[in-house]
Amino acid sequence: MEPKKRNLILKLYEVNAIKFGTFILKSGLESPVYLDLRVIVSYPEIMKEVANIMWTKAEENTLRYDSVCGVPYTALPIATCISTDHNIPMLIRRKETKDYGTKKMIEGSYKEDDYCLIIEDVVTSGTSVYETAQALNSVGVKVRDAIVLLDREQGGADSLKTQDIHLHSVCTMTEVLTVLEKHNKIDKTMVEKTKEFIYSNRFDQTVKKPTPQANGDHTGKKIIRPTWAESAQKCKLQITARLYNIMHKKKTNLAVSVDVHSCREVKKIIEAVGLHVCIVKTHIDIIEDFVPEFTKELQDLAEKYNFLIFEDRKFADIGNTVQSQYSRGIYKISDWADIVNVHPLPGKGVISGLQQVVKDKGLKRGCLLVAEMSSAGNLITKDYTQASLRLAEADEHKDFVMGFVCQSRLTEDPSMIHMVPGVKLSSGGDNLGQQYTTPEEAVIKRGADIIIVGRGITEADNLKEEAERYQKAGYEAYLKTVS
Ligand code: S5P
Repeated sequence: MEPKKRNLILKLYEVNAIKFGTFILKSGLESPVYLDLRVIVSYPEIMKEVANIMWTKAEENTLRYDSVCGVPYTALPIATCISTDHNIPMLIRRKETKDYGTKKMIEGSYKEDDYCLIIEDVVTSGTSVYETAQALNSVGVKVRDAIVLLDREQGGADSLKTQDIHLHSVCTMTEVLTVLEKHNKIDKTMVEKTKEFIYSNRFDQTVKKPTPQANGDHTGKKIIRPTWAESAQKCKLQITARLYNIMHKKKTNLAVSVDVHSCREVKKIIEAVGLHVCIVKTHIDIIEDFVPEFTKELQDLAEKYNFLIFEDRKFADIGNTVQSQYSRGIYKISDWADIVNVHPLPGKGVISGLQQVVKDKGLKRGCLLVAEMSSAGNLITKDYTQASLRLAEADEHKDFVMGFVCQSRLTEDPSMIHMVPGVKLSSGGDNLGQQYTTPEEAVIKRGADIIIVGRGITEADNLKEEAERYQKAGYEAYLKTVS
């Protein structure tokens, strides 16, 4: 390793930009390593070296670009140094455009089809780099490359590659560990512990984990999650906080799917299982004797038993159409369903369309993206799932998207809730391709925050007892995963 790089790693360690110990990350995970490069603004010499070594990396790779842009906020001063030292124009990405409405997302002068080089301090999943690239793209500026000082090797480079962004890293976590061990700053146990943490928390493993139709094998990483009470504090959406509070109060992560065909049957099931569930999921269009008044009865039951109503409508059309499907027709879903879901297939318009309705009516609603499915042979690919994750994380949807209907854990962001359908106490399937997993596997291995159970409960002889069994299984599995 070049002495310049080695010395820089040692200096970063000295100023506590790289720390070892026990740290609780934003996601609730306990990490043995913590990187905080914000501190380098207090050490101009280090700042200069960082900027220089990153610029050299761009030169070595003969990258072509018209401007640089630092990912806000830590990389902003680094990009500024590169810009002024080497006379390269800089662009600034605003993170808070939403609050100002008409303000520009990108500040600075640019031309359509200019290339911009992204500068980032640390890459984990690659999301921040991608968001910056998206902001630049939205004003016509292209992004081909990003330079990062430190790649945590948790899948960011691979993930960005799928978006055609090449990540060039000055150093990797492995190199950091090697240098620090060699210079007796950390011991072998810490090196192993950190490697284990990095390896078992790779984002590409969670995002690209095989879906059930591929091989049915879900031996993913062990999930450690904050408690529901903590999650209620951490999440940004009011509806998600409400849900976590219900889960905490009623000690249940069970959603019951009432897929029956009369109002009377729906009500009978809810009266029997209401105390044991946090969500009642409906398919309103399969009820044969539906009358508009029924939705009021549903809401009364939701209040009586304290649960949220999730209408499993799976909107999948252009924004303009789904707006009408959501708010008009005989069902007027937006009036009574706390949660709905969409297939993200049509692109962001399907979400924005519904979001507009919620905004116009001043409602507190949540939307889930169907990012994976439980049915055998479904056409969802890993790239589609990953693209769904990006859509969910987009700033413009933060007031509405509350998570996913999925089969594996897609992100550690506590604001994103994972609901897993296809759950039964005995695994197996039906004769139309449904594939079941157990509550324990759904919660522990797949990372479900909520288990969705339909026929496992609705076809039981004793509805209440069966719901209690699922509630207990789901709750005990949750307790095993709390940090
Ligand atoms: O991938 C999915 C997504 C959903 S929302 N697989 C599913 O089974 N669902 C829904 O969950 C499905 O529409 C049904 O309402 C419920 C599962 O019902 P069960 O009877 O098979 O448990």
